[in-house]
Amino acid sequence: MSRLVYVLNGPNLNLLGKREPHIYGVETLADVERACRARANELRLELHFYQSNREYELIDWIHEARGRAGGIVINPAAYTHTSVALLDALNAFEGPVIEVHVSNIHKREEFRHHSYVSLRADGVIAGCGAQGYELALLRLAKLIDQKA
Ligand code: CA2
Repeated sequence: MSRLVYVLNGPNLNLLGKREPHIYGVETLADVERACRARANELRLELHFYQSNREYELIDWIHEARGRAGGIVINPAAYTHTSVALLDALNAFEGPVIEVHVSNIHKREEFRHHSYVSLRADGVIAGCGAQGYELALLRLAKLIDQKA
């Protein structure tokens, strides 16, 4: 099984660490990427790390991952709660998918409690801050190793 993992980040996550630190912490997306790359090295994973504010770009990366990547880590941000299109794209991906949220969406407004992406995700990590991404990589590495 491929050890290539796509880490996909949805809208406004480019602002991570720059605004609302009481909700999202102080680590920037660049910090998250650095931590993911260090962890991926240890786990012998290759990373494609992307962020977009455009739904279609996230969908195109999921399509690109088909037949190529061993797994996907995705923080769909606000599209979590709205996007059937992202769910459909993930349903067409054959490998494991781990959904990550920096904040605990279940402790927040009611509209954040529902996730379309969770209907497809093999695992969901919420409320663990930026560390959630590393936890997701750990889980994907285990799933990839089990299938090897
Ligand atoms: O907790 C998460 O990771 C979220 O996916 C973040 C999304 C939010 O819509 C989800 O409900 C939960 C928001 C990402 C925007 O991030 C910002 C960071 C700093 C300042 C403003 C937005």
